Amino acid sequence: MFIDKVHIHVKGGDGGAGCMSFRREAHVPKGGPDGGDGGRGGNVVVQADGSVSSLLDYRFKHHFKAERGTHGQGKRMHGANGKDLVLKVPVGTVVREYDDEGKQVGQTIADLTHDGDAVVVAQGGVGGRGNIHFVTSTRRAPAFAELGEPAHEGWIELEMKLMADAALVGMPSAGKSSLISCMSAAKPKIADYPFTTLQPNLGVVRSDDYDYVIADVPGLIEGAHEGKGLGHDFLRHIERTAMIVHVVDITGGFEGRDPVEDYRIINRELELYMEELADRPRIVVANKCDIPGFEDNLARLAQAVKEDSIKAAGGNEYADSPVNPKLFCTSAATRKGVEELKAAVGAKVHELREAAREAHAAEPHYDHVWERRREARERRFNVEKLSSDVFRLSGTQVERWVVQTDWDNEEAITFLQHRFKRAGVDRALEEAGARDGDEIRILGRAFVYESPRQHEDVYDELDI
Ligand SMILES: Nc1nc2c(ncn2[C@@H]2O[C@H](COP(=O)(O)OP(=O)(O)OP(=O)(O)O)[C@@H](O)[C@H]2O)c(=O)[nH]1
Ligand SMILES: [Mg+2]
Repeated sequence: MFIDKVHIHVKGGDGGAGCMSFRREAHVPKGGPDGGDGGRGGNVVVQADGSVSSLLDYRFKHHFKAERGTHGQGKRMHGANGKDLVLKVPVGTVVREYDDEGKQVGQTIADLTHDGDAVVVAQGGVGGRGNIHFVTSTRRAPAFAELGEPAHEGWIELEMKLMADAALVGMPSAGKSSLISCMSAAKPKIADYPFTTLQPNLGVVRSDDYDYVIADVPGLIEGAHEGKGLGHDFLRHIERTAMIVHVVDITGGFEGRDPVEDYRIINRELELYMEELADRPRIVVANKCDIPGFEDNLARLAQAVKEDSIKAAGGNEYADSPVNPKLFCTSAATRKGVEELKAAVGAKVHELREAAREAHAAEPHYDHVWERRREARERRFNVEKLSSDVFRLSGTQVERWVVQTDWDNEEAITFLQHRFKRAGVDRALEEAGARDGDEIRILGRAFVYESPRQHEDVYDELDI
């Protein structure tokens, strides 16, 4: 598997500020509030796209920011929302949280395995509400509005796992590495002893219309499913590929084995490892067709493949079968049959990709699990006692509210206190031992604690 990793910083667009304004009409001396809301900032979205094949775009540019929302205006005019910024990545990209200072990866945000899969990695800030929202029965003319919410931001890791579309599977020395070197630009080690290949090699095959990725996997032997040989680890890779190209040494190899027997052993190993592999689309290849005397074996193997194809199709000779009924005959030495094999695998890969695309629909499939988890994490806050009458309050959400507040405006601060009360901050402070008149610090600001029972909350009737 080919792996590439980048670290980037993403920031959503900040929310636009809400507007504080009062209606002005001729002959009406004092109109009601009419300040509109600020627009929402755009999100930064990471989306898997089948036409993107590398993370090169993120190698040299590391900071990505979505558009901010514009401010609200008088006459109830709302600000415009900022546009989302969509970062396209290859299918098979894993997105994780990243701590740039500690150089540590955090939680997995999403595994974008299908074309169109998307995840919001940095949410835009909500627009601040205009003063029309803060009218209560006792406060008809609220003289403040919210500032926009600052956007989410942070570092993330993008890890591309280039997934092979097809895997070359077979006994050791069947000629898998020789074939991949004919089919692609890959240059793996080739030798006449078993287990030459110790790690999977990947090659990009350029066939008529489609490019695809093929993997050359270390040879499998009988018992591979229970760990014999090198096979077990690599069966995992096969598990993730959409199709199998089963390579059989048609000469029977140096030990004079029976190719049909070899073919059956490998099929059995795949099935024993994982039942679903029995139905994985596959093409069977008889390799080394340049060595004389293979005709007999070829005919017997062709017959076996045909029978398997019918069996895999539920006994119906005319139904579609995951096993291609045609046996391909190649020589990595003379390149005979290689172009034909490349085209056949290409056509199948294309068909499988289309089917996967349809099954997954064109609509971006958003993964919201991580977002919800993050929101829950951000809602948490912490109260710390600094001295007998000074407390410090910290937490992502409460700090965001502080940034959204205009501290020169008495009413805005009253509203912030209402929010704190709603979020349970007052109760937490009380439990931590805060008394009336104590100083509460948050983000370099400070306010005086008033026990919740004392102050009358003019915003209690608002559902915000
Ligand atoms: N004559 C002939 N020899 C071939 C052909 N393909 C491969 N060989 C030879 O067979 C031997 C094994 O080839 P590899 O490509 O290393 O086989 P492999 O399947 O990758 O083997 P492992 O990595 O050990 O699983 C080498 O000596 C190759 O030169 C072919 O089409 N014709
Ligand atoms: Mg090899």
